Amino acid sequence: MDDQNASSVKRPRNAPRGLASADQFLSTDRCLELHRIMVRARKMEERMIKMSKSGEGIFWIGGPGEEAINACLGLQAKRGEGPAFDYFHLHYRCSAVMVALGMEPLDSIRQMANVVTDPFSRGRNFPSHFSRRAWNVLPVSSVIGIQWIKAPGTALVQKRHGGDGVSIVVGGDAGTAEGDFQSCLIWSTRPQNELPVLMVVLNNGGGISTTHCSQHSCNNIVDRAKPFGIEGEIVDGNDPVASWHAVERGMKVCRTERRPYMIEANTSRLYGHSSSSGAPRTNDPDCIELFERRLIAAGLIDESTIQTIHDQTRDEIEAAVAQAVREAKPVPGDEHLFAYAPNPDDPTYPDDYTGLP
Ligand SMILES: Cc1ncc(C[n+]2csc(CCOP(=O)(O)OP(=O)(O)O)c2C)c(N)n1
Repeated sequence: MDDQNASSVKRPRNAPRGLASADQFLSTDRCLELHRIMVRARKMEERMIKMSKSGEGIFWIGGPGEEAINACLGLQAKRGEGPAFDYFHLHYRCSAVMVALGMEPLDSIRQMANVVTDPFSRGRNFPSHFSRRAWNVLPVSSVIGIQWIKAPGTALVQKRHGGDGVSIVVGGDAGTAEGDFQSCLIWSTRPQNELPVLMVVLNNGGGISTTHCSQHSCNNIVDRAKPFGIEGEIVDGNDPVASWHAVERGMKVCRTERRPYMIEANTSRLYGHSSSSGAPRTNDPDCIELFERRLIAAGLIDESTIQTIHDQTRDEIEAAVAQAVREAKPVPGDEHLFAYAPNPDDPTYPDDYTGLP
């Protein structure tokens, strides 16, 4: 959140200093910062859904309903490039991680509009398929589950490098049925070679149309970490206060003890799977509505200030859409460029050979 927006949030006089979930407390400033990130991510995604229906985009997939835990992850991470910093192996419902890290909504909207200014894929990939080298965000794959086996790789580099960098891997509950998830458990827990992998399963209750209970014989995904000796917990991923503390605990274990930790966060899927299923609004609990009710009840913010935040964010997003849709689309032949990184060790094609005639 930028300072200007932060300071425009009015707080009633004598407001309590924060919110509590059970015995866990979060300061007012942190709550309001999280709220602003969640609203920015949500408004961005809701506008992207409209883009998919209006012809300003083609296909939508994203993370409305999963903002609370994702915002906590992004805000507590060590952002930077290289093994001294955290690595991100995200999936396509992690826009609030990116907003919390500092991504401008315009970046995501450019990918949604498939314009060449899209910083993640030059307009070639689905929306919410992030990638940013400067922040150690590895490319999001639409092949579900493969992030689980990449995370121990970066964690191994981090362990060898020294320091307290963590590899954060996020995936849905259905994707844990892939063998890659099991491989992540195995490679993160080799004796004497435990790795600092923070595993976050966003359990929104199902895959595209299969329910969680029809696919997994164990009650909880986190139970599958237990035979490997991986410490973990289940958290209400719709509660930003509880999520903040779960992430804090997990990061502490990974950073200081250089071993894995698993968080299973129960979340909501507020617009179905994707635009392919029509992206209809569901009746799942809405983490933003719930958070706003708590913030108001605790006197940390009032309704008119919340409305102002929503209005300002809507204007920001509308301006981003207006800009993105005016920008250039990829041209035929563009798809052959930049598919492979130049490799001086390759004697046949030392440059990016897709750029050759
Ligand atoms: C390897 C692979 N198998 C199947 C699919 C099709 N697919 C895309 S999303 C999805 C459901 C994923 O569910 P989950 O992991 O719970 O994440 P959610 O979408 O619920 O957040 C499936 C089966 C795919 N993209 N990749």
